[in-house]
Parts: sequence; C-alpha cells; structure tokens
Amino acid sequence: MKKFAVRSTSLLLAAGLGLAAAASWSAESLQDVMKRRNLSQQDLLAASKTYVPTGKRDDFIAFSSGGQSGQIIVYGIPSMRILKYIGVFTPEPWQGYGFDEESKAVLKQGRIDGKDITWGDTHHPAISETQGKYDGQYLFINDKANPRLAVLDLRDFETKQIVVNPIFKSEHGGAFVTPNTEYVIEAAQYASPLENKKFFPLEEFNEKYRGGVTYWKFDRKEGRIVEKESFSLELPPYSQDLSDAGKGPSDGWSFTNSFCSERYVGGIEKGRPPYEAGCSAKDTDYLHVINWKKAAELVKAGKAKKINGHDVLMMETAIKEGILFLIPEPKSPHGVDVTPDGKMLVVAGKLDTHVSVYSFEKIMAAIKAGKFESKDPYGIPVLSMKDTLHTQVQLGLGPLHTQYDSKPCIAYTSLYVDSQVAKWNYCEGKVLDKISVHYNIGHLMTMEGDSVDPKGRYLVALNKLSIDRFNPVGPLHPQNHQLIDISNDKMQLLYDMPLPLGEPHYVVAISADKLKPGVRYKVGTNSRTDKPHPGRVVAGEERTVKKGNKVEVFGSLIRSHITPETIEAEVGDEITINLTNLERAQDETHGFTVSTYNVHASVEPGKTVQLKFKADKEGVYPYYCTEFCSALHLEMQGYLLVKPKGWKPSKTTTLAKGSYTEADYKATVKKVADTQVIIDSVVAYITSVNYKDFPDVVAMVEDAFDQLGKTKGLKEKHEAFAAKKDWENANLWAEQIWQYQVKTADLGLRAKTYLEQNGAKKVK
Ligand code: CUK
Ligand code: CUA
Repeated sequence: MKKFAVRSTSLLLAAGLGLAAAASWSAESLQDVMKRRNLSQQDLLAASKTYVPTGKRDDFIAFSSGGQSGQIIVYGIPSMRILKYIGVFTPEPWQGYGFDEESKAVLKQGRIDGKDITWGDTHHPAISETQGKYDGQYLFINDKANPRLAVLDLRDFETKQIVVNPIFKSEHGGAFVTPNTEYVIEAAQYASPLENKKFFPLEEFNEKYRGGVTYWKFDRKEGRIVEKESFSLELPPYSQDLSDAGKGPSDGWSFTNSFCSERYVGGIEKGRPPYEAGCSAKDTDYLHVINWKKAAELVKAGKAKKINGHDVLMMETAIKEGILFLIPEPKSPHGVDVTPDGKMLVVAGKLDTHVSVYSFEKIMAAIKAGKFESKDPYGIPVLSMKDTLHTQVQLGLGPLHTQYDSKPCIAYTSLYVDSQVAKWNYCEGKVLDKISVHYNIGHLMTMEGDSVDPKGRYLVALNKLSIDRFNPVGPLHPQNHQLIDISNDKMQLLYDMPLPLGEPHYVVAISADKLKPGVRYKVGTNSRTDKPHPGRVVAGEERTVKKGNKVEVFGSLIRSHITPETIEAEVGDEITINLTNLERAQDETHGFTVSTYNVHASVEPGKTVQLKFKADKEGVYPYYCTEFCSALHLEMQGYLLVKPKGWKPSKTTTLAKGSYTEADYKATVKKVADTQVIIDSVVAYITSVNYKDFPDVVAMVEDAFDQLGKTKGLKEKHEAFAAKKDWENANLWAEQIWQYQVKTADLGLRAKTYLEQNGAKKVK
C-alpha cells in the first residue's frame, strides 16, 4: 500500500477499501456460549433459523399496522429486524411527515369536518394484488376511529393519499383488496346515521342507524383512489366487522361478517343490561354475501342514491337486484377468510369453539335455487347454515383469524382465549397441531397467506399481551409478535419481537424480491404527487426572491453545503423555503430545520420539499442539516436573520478575519495535489472496468464529477490571491478545492468498492 501524505484522505481511502483490522475470532466455543448463556439445543436451532448475518437480507418484508400510532411498521422476516416506521395518519418527524408542505397536504386530505385529525387507529394493511397475487406496488391501511383509508406507494414507501369515508362514523372491515385491486373494501363498524351531522335518538336505532360497505375505486396507473367512482352499499345496523374479497371461482363477490346483530343499544344508565350482554345474546350473527361486480354495474346504471355526495346503493335496491344475502354464523364471529383457491370461506366465532367452513359452491347453489330460510327485519334473504356449510371444526376457545399455508387445505387459526395457534385441515376438518403463544393472540399471518399463492414457511402471531416476556418498561407493555416456523409438521416457536408502537392488529408479508423500491427521485420531484416540484432548482440556479413581505428561497442541498448560506427577512415576512437535494448517491439524505419555527424536512436524493412559516419574531435563527451526511455535516449550516422593521446597519461592519500564513497556503496546495493523485487512481480503476453496466455506479460517478466540476476556476482564484499575498483568501479558496475533492474521492471509493463486490469485469 502506498503511503499518503494526507492523513484524513488516507483514512478515507482505507475505509473505502475495507481495510479493517483482521477479524479476531472469539476464543469461546459454541458449547461455552451455550453454557454461559444457559441456552438449549432448541434455542440454538431457533437462533440459526432467524439469524440473518450482517450484510445479508431477509426473505420476506412485513408491513404491520402501527395500531394507535397511526403509522406502518416495516420489518424483515425471519430476522424480525425493524426497517422503518412510515408516517400515515400521524405526523412523523424523521421523514418530515407533517412538517413540510408536501406531506401536510397529504395529512390535510384526512381532515374531517374541516378539522385536523393527527392520529389514527390503524388495523388492516393490504398489499395490492394482480390476479390474486401480491404485486408489491401499493399498500393500503384503514383508520378505524376516524373512518379513513390511506394509500402508500411501495416505490418509495411514502403515504400518497388519504380518503375520508363519506358516510361512516367508524370503520373496521378494511383494507381488503379485490383480486386485481379494482376496489379496496372498507366496512363500517358501529352503525350510525349515514347522513353527516344528523342526530337520531338511540330509540330509532333500527330505523335510522345503518352500517355498510364501501368499495373504493383504485386507479392503478395513477396510484390513487378515485373518490367519484367509489360507492357504498347500505347495510343493516349489525356492526359489520371484517371483510374479504372472493377469488378464483368466488371473484366478484365479497364477504363481511358482523356482530351485535341483536342491534342492542346498551343503556345501563337507564337500568338496562350492558352492551356485552345484549350484543351476544343470540347464538348467531350474520355473514353478508355481496355481489360487488353487479353492485358496481348498478351504480354505473344510476341506481344509487347520493348521500353526502357519495353513491350509495340502498338495501332495497340490492335486495331487488339479488346482490345481497345473509347467512347465520356462530357466535360473535370475527374473521372471515377466503381460502387461496376461492372455494371456501372460514368464519371464526369468538364465543364459539368452532370454526365454520362455508362452501362458495353451496352458497351459489342455494341462491340459484332461491332456497332461503327466512328474511331479516330489512327484507334481506337469509340462506341457511345447513345448506351452505362445508364443515365445522372444533379448534378451541376464542377462534379469531385464519391464514393459509402453501400446502393445500392447511390453515392456521388464532385462539385468543387459549393463547394458541391451531394448525388444521379445512378440507377434511381435522386438527393437526397446536402451539402456545404469549399471550392472547389476535391476528396471525403467514407469508402472502391471504393471497391465492401463499408462501408458507413462517407464521407471525400478533399477541395482544406480552405480560412477562420482556424486560419491564412500566405498566404499558409492548406487544409481542412471535415468529413461528411452519415448514414442518410440528410448528416451532422461533422468536419474540416486542413491538413498541401501538397495538398492531394485522400485518401482511410479501416475498422481498417482489419489492423494487427506488433509491433516488428524478431531480426536482415532489414525492407526494410524483410530479415535478415548482420550487425545484438545478445547481447554479439557486436564488432568493423578495416581493413585499414574501421571501421565497429556491435552494439546494449537497454535501456539505446548504445554498443559500443566509436568508434575510424582516419581522412579519412570510418565508417559503424550497430545497432540492442534488445528490444522486444512494442514502445521501439531508435533513433541514430552522431553529424554533417547528419545520423539518427529510430531503432524499432528488427530492424537492417546501417549508413555509411566518418569521413572526425578530432574531437570529440557525438552520442546519439534520442528517449526519458527511464529514462536514456539522458545517451544513446557515442563518435566518429576522431584522426589526426598517432596520439599517448603524456603522460599517466587517466580518471577523482569521490569521493565515504563506506556510498554511502551501500546505493546502500540497494536500490538494496529493488528493488529486488518489482521485486519478480511482478514476483509472473505474474506467478500466465495465462500470457503465451498473446504474448505481454511474449515478455515483456522475455525482463525483459534479463535485469535481465545481473546482473549476478556483485554482486561478487562489493563485491570484496568493500573488497579492492575501493568504487568508488564497488559503480558503485552495481549501475549497480540497472540500470538493474529498467528496469526489468519497463517491469514487464507494463506486470502486461496489464494483469490486459486484464482480465488475475488466474492459480492454
Ligand atoms: S381486528 Cu384486532 S384482533 Cu381490527 Cu382485524 Cu381481529
Ligand atoms: Cu447534509 Cu448533514
């Protein structure tokens, strides 16, 4: 190795070439560690099934509801490493979500009755599907408390849209997608009057309160829900619960179950028995069977009624057109889960020990034959359980949710009261295995296990209580997601992961290779609209425009500089700061904030963001980059100077001077020459191989030459100052060349390492 005169540069080079100290192996043997840490063979086996060595990646990516945090949690399976929290209904400072104008506009779409709602009770995430298979393009999630639905784009894992349900006051049975993501299904939970701001007393519950299901139309090309083409079905006030879309033979139909079909309205204050008693008095509730394809046609044909400006197909029409049916289901059911082949649906009754397997073929046959056992109080035809059941299987106490295996006929159902997962065969109606979980499991999830093509291998149990599983952190405990190996006949518990961000209800996991997120935006993109940002700039076009009391900055961020370095304003001015990250290198995000003005942005490569605030207090406010982006990150700084009205400098001020000598200048010039030698050698290597075949490297090389290009004219400048013996200016301008060189070298070395690790080939 050649020795370099410039210490910091050679350190940089050493790091870039991966010349870390030789790995020193622990002197302990595996046996020693097992003994010292009191681990069993079983523990070691579990560890080896979940451990993902450094640099290696997970096979599946899970998107978990963030529960009351109103966010999404992303983690890897089998490592259970948390990769990201994504702001959805709730501001999230790291991503600037709710602190820059673009994301504020998204959160604003979620306003209800003109008011901000800055939290959400998220329950069910859903990945977009093509022909019933996860396609990895979009993610949807519902907010139960404030009936809303969000759309996330999996190209950048950002929330793009929030829609507010126009007729519900709460919502639970969403998000569930139809097999080609034509619609996103969302069912009401607690019945209410459908018209906004209408009051009816509980005595008129049966007549004036309603439930329903909304079918949100999704435009895949735009990646957005089209509110105008979405519609709902009016349903009885039966506390609709979970939904699922039919697939294969049952495509075109959807299923929504319910609890409290007793329509009990409580009133313990008036001496009536409480809700829990009244809502579970009957032995059965109702499964709603809906022909959504036909419903969509009826809406198109103008058969819907406008409520709050939204198309609602009324029950009367749905009954007349033969698209709505009910089937009794035992008892206070929770999940309804269509099998991968679309032929059966599994319903679990919370207060029953059975799961009921309904046959879609039998349901259709009974409908065709007009064989109904009764009508409900609203005139909806009720099919009999006997005519539609395939089988019932006794699983245990408190069955809730079901998911499927890659192996045919194999299902897994959560048993809330028993704190167990049951593995069973729904074709033959046989229990195969049970495993205890810790504790009180809600949903469970297998890999792509609610699609037509489940991947098997792992199951995650979403346990509501963790009790004694983790180190205590006060009365509020984390949730416990337990990873279970389902690749063999017997299930094996592998790992406990505490989830510390709300109570996730559901999670979906997709094969990691189906996700292809980008690493940078096209320069000047508004990431929330995917369109060019009006505030974008290219290098050299940065400017500040002052018009009246409005100051608008068109600035840029690139290692290690914020342009502009100062923003001058008068107290009371409206400040708008547009910032474009000009980097192309992967992971070179800059953050930006201005002291005490409650603004923050995360500006990933290529992104443009806008921050807006009123400079309502005079003073001096530093702004800076909030991501440790480079060795000179701390120097990514500037000042917002808010002057009193009419302020004039009282006397000529001069900036403080440093004391630099000719020797300082000469040392800097030598440093610059030495560094250029390194850059030249790296460039020689890169151009000697087929680097153009690696798009990430091409981006880094472009960035590197951008940086180097900025040194143009600086040599002449420092030499001119040196000729005048102005050592301060001579030295600082020479130093500026070195700044650009360091960034060039950093990028060049990263490119070199990448090429070496990814098998670049020599070109002649
Ligand atoms: S729900 Cu919470 S355990 Cu919202 Cu799907 Cu079942
Ligand atoms: Cu940019 Cu720190």
